[in-house]
Amino acid sequence: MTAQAQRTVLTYGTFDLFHPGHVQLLKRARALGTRLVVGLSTDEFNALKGKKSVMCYEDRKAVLEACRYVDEVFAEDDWDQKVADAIRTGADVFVMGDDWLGKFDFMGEHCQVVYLARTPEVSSTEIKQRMRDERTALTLV
Ligand code: C2G
Repeated sequence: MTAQAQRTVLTYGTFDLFHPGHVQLLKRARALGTRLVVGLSTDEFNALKGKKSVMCYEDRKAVLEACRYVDEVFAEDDWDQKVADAIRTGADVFVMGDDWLGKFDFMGEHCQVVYLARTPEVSSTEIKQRMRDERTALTLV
């Protein structure tokens, strides 16, 4: 593909317990361009975000790299790396789920900013809660 036809999409996340909400986000993001690069939160950055993922960074990275919609995965370990990442990757579009609506509008100076509707009723938190409920039910029998 000639260089001028390349259209790079950039997004970020933890992508713990990879689920259909993540897939739908990545699928729609990829459809906005010809290449999707993902900043994957490191375990240390998750601690800064107040999140603890079930899967470590290396495992979450392996899963993302296996996703048909993802072309490249790099480490996200700082809130302030996005502009540099957009410049480094030549991002044309920055995408996040709309739970982040407005939070990254500053990226509009460097690329198009798109917030996509979150997929309802699925989240890593909900999956973890379902597993806890299952375990509780089993201990009660
Ligand atoms: N997402 C979604 N639908 C869901 C769950 C998540 O569309 N049911 C989207 C989120 O909006 C986000 C992406 O999937 O755009 C990844 O979600 P998380 O792994 O929860 O990422 P988050 O903790 O929001 O990290 O600097 C930005 C942060 O790294 C974003």
